[in-house]
Amino acid sequence: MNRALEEAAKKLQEAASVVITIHTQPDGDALGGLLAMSRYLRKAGKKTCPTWGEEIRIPTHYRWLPGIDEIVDFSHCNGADVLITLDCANEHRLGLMEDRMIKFKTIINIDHHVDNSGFGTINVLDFNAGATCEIVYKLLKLMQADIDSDMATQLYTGIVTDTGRFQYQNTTSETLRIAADLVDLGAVPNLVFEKVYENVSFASLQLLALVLERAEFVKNTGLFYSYILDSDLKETGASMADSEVFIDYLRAAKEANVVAIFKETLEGKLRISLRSKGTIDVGTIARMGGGGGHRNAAGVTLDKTIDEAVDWINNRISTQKTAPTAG
Ligand SMILES: [Mn+2]
Repeated sequence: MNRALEEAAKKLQEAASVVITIHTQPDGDALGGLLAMSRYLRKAGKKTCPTWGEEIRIPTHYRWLPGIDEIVDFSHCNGADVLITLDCANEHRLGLMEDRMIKFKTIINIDHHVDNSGFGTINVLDFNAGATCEIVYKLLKLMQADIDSDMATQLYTGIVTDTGRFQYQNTTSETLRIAADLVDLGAVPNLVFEKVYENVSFASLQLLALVLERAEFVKNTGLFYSYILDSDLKETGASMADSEVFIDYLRAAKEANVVAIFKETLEGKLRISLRSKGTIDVGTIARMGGGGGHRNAAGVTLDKTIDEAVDWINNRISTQKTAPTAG
């Protein structure tokens, strides 16, 4: 990765204009990396366009992030010397930005997903990184960036959220060292915690109550799942983005081996978030349906009913359980 990091640093130092994009339905890691990268480049005097490829809707618990108002609709981000993609395993994750890739001669793909397709002209990939923000931090250090307290807060938020507050399996000693550096540089852990995890609306708690009430457990596979319908959003007034952390509540069940939340999309499909606590590799399962992700955290969209999707997942868990080479 070091060589790619150096190449990326060189390209960015030479560039006069940069478009930065992240995956659709962005999480804290994508947003934190986007904002820190954009702030650095702007301070370095470069024309910068931070965006992503769908209608910009910021999840409530990230609206406080410094610089969040500088994100612009992708229609404003046309040509530039360089396109940076953050936290995107493949070009399809870019949403509507995918079609615009051809406009860029240099594409710097910075990511930590094991299934990254290497679609960039420079691929800065580190599969051991707990978050893309860890890699962005290393790139900024290499470019001798002056990481101010806003950038430290943005990157720290990405690391905290992608590692489940430093508790998922992707948390390494390096994750903690980088986080410690970011605290030295001005990130305040308690502030980030309050803003991200204690900032939910009453409407979103009502939606969570529905999700927990509906949860079902499949004993023979250890699948614990629930679902959110489009009509639930109208009834509670919550947004789908508010539900990003709900899966952690299901994960807390000691019986759970694999956890899933099914979310009805506007097109009538199911967007499924998957988490694994044990040996089951949900990244592999998601890829079988055209999705992607990590061993312990993945996502896939299926054109199925909830019952069909439950069967589909259960079958794949059973296959992995019985195959001696699985995992
Ligand atoms: Mn990530």
